[in-house]
Amino acid sequence: MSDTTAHEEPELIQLLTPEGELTGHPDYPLEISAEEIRALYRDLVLVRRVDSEAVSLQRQGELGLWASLLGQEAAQIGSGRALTERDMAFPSYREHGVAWCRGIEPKELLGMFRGVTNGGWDPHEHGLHLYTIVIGSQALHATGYAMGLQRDGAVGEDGSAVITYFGDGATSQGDTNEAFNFASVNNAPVVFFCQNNQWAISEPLERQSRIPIYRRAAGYGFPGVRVDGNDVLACLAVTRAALANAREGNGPTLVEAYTYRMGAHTTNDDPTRYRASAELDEWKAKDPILRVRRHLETAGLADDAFFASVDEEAEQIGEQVRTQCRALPDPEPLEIFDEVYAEPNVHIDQQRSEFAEYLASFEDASTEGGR
Ligand SMILES: Cc1ncc(C[n+]2csc(CCOP(=O)(O)OP(=O)(O)O)c2C)c(N)n1
Ligand SMILES: [Mg+2]
Repeated sequence: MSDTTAHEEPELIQLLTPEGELTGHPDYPLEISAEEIRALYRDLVLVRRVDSEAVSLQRQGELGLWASLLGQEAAQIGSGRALTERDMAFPSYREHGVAWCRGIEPKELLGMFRGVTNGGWDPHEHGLHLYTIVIGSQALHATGYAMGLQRDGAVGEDGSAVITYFGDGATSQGDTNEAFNFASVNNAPVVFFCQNNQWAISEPLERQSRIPIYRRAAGYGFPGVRVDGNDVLACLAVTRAALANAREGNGPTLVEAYTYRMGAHTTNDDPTRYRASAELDEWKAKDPILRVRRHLETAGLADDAFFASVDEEAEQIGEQVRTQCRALPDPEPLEIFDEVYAEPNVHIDQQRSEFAEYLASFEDASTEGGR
């Protein structure tokens, strides 16, 4: 935990500079092969491609909405690849890179944004809870789940840990702060992974906190660390350490991944109305993919054929996402009532029959019109 005061510059854990130089960090040694770095590069490029395709699909009316991860690929892939199969993750709505690491097919993500499923996937099969729109609530779900693991004795070196993802804006929510306190006093095996992308829709970071976010952890009695969220290696190393710490019974950690939302908040938003383009240019120089590419090139760990094959794969995935999105079947309108309660419920039954009657009224109208 950092003990710097509010007046000092916060330390940013970085292993790979924006220029692609591998510097390492004494507190976070990372043994990683060239093959593993190439695999991370592939992940980063492919999720960016899935994301850009989804934005286009929304623009063409195929999706109702999309929350882009542009700029946050390293935070998500680095932390996502730090998870083991036994770990459980609780995301917000932007964690497409984490979902990728948990083996969720892109088309499964699209269903909710196309309005054809209520959720998407089986959380237990993938170790990833469903996307959560209610800001900060997943921090409490994760803490409760972690306390459950603890009580089941599922912790220890080969046990499970929990991670939850939320944004800088979510740190102002009561739920998130309650989760911090609950996790702390119960020593719950949970990692709070905050992607500080500098904006909560149009509200800048200064509106959320007078101190760097990671330092808030100290007030709850657990460690906080700020990692370069555009450095996939640092995110991997720091998250791995925090998860190991949780598994070993040392309680929660707050990881603040310092990054930037390069796109709009969602496809409903226009960031040019509230932020300067110079800010975006500054962050483009710290692009999370570019620095890995620079490192692979300068260290001679990948050749042109490798980069060409990743680009080719990205094109294929883009096309696949497009085809799969259009092929997603529309649900029967009445199915919306099916998953509300596990057991039959009179109120839901009544609403279902009223809605069925309403739908049937259109059939009558068309018959009448035809007479
Ligand atoms: C409880 C609640 N309040 C308000 C909203 C509306 N809302 C949706 S996203 C958002 C901003 C979240 O910002 P941040 O936590 O930084 O996450 P980011 O979108 O930047 O990833 C708000 C206020 C909501 N979904 N839930
Ligand atoms: Mg944010």
